[in-house]
Amino acid sequence: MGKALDGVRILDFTHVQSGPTCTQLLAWFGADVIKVERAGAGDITREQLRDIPDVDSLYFTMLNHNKRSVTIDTKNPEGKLVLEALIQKCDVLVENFAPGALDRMGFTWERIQELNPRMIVASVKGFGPGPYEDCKVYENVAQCAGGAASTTGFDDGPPVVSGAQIGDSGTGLHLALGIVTALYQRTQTGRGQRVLAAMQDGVLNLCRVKLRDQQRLDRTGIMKEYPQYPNGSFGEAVPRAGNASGGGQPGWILKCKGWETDPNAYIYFITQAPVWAKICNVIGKEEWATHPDYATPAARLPHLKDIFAEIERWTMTKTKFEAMQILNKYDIPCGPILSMKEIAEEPSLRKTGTIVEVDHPTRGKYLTVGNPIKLSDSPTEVKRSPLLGEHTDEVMAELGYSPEQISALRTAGAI
Ligand code: CAO
Repeated sequence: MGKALDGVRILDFTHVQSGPTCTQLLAWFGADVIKVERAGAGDITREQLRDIPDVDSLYFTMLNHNKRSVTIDTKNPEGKLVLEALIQKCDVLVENFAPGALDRMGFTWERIQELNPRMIVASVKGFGPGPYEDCKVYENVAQCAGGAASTTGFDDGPPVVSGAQIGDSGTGLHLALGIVTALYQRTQTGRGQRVLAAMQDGVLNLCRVKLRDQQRLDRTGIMKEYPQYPNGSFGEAVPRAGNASGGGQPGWILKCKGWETDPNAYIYFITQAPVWAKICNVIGKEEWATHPDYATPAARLPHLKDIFAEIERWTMTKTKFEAMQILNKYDIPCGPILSMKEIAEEPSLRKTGTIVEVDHPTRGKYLTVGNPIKLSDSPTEVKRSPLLGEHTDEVMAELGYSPEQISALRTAGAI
């Protein structure tokens, strides 16, 4: 079966996490992704957080599936010529260097357009144009500058960053959408264009509801679904909402059986209005279904803390999975707090290809997250990440270089 992006060639100048997430997705959709790395070293993540000496780290392998690797010294004049040949042959150049690095290599937007006017040049940067545009940025910087950290955590504690890599992988996703959109527009215009996804913008986009809340707070001074109501006070900025669900359906994380020893024996419980009577029945508080202080969502708001304490008395008598089974019977929205260990072992995720076991020539078998986006006509087959420079000769031959020329370029240190 063909793939959605068959025939699309990507010159992948990405490293670390944000850019590689993007090009890995494109590779999974069928694009030929040629990753350009520095000879001898490669993407810095190859050697970061290693669990096996001298073997590509999981950090690298889990972000670079289905790609080909070529090593080119982009600062060597002959290396630059190889890159020019690649630019002429590819549809998209993706990069997430520090601001200005591509220009310093000599590949300005103008130069790239001269070489290939159909080329789409896609970049991740920490910030868009403005006071911080020259800054280097990593995940947590973006989470802080994009509004996630100030709105995450508990009211009486410091800002908190999330384990979800919304700055890196989140921005990679945004960039991938920009690229396929630009490819689509190119079918009409015949022209390439620049695509920029700034990490601050990507995080802010994912924090859209918090900017909504800022304006609600400015207007009314309170937000009734936040835990600060009615027990605490609101300041000028959106506060940290703990584990409140943030929407119109109050939710909280509650202890389950075993919480004393298992840090993940918890369940997320939502007191969705349409199933309130069922919740009351399950927890043995039938009288709350009609009691004026509890019967309606508005009446319940000032009592949420007590309500969740009462529900927790019930959840603590069940494991999170037992609670799930009972609550699901009544369509009560809830979710177990799953550990990474539980997720890794979950058979249904293996079945859908969301968790995949991959074999690697030097590391052996490892688990990875497969393509989370499933296309019915473009199935994903997860292939191991390339070894450093594994495809240099192959790609050079495709560019028309003879074995002698390849060997001479290697001697010159260009590849
Ligand atoms: N051959 C020779 N030189 C190469 C090369 C190659 N194949 N590939 C890259 N280089 C050189 C570049 O030319 C550049 O050199 P100059 O600084 O002299 O122009 C340098 O390597 C690129 O490095 P960098 O500044 O991008 O890398 P860094 O490790 O110092 O910074 C990072 C890393 C991520 C902070 C920075 O790239 C950045 O801010 N990127 C944009 C935001 C981003 O994507 N952040 C997410 C990272 S994941 O948490």
